[in-house]
Amino acid sequence: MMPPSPRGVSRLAYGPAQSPGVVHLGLGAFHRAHQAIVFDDLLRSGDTRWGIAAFGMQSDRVSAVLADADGWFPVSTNAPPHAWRWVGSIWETGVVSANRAQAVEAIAAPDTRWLTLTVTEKGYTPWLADLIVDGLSHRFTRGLDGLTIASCDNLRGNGRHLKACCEEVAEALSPKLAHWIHLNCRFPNSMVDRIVPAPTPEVVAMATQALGEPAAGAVVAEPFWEWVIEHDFCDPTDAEVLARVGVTVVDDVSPYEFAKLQLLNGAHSTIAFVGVLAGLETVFQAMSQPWLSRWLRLMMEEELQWGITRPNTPDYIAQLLERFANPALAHKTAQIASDSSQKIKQRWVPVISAILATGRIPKHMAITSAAWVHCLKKWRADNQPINDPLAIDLVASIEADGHDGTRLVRSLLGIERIWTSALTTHDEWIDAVVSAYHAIAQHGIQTAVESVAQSAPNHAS
Ligand code: CS2
Repeated sequence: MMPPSPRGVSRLAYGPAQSPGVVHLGLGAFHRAHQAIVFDDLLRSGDTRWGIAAFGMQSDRVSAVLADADGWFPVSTNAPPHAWRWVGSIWETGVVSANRAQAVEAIAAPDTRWLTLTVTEKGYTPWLADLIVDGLSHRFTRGLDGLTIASCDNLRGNGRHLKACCEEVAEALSPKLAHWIHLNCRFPNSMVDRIVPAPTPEVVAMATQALGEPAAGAVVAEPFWEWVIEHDFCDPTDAEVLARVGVTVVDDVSPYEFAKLQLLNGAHSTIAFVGVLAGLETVFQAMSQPWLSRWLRLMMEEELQWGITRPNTPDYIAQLLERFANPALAHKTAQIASDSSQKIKQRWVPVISAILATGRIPKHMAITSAAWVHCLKKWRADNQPINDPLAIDLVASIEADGHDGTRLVRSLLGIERIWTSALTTHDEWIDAVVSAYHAIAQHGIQTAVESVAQSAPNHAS
């Protein structure tokens, strides 16, 4: 008999000869503290179809660490003192940029049933669609079943978007393949949620010390998690299986998705830019500033919750404010502020456009948009890299117009790929951001925020 494993369950208990049933693209901290735990629960319950072959897209950092530990890594979702849980659902790792063929073969493997993705907003490129379609075309020619392909990124209609990308690539290759994908693969929309900061060396040191063994793959996350997924699977019985371990399966994800993207991610980006400007390094530090946390609540209530139909929105907002204020998470404002061109489009643009369509100017959003312009200018002035797929365009605007605030706002707010033509041509909106920009430049971010909070109709006195 096998000796009991220190991880609470031996790998053999997961099914020794089994191959992974799931391929995951995008092996970051979020995947480890979210989906990998959900699937670990399923494996521990004896359902061995949920082992994961997880691939980093570019970097081999996480896959190398996990390969050294036979896939095992500890996660804590408690405040210190941490209670570490070993997660063993990642059975195989790889890196797409180093060994694309391994990822294609994993997608094409007979036991694979699901393909999941956390490749971030900027990852939805033809390169990604080519990879997936390559794997699917092998399944097609080998006479295998289709896959349930679930995007877990912060994009509106993420499943439909991925489906369109894949079908376009497949159509160009072979209409027969495109037809097969259309008939045999499902692309459910899904909303995933858990705040998981990038792990720091301190997290690894804490885990290693507490566990008495190397724990280079350790992750700290908040206790809250949510996964809402559309009832659209190749195997319809998966709905009940997932629901058993806490996943919410629904016919329409959009009320959950809009609430999360606008209220959580929209507010997160605000905390990030305002925090960076105010010299506040983490979300917790930012939320500890009464001027910022009070204003954030006001902004969520007066603007970010626009059009949200998720039930109990006031409770949802209150819960979010508590989650942001979690002192156990060292979530860096600079981390959230990265890739802003991709995030703004998903988180802010729809709500700004919806409010403007009613004839009102969203003035909290004008301040936060002006804070974004100041941030970009500050990074450039401090010679810090601008981590963004549109960095070249952003830097070009700053170089050309950085000396004149009004021109700089007009230039950056004129980038259609971020703001869409509805906003780049909206003069009153741009004027509001110009005024907000000058208010921040003259009085500083705190005073600018305080004055917009004071003038708000429901301002908290
Ligand atoms: C954050 C998200 O980094 C960011 O842009 O807003 O990663 C956020 O923490 C998650 O979406 C929470 O579910």
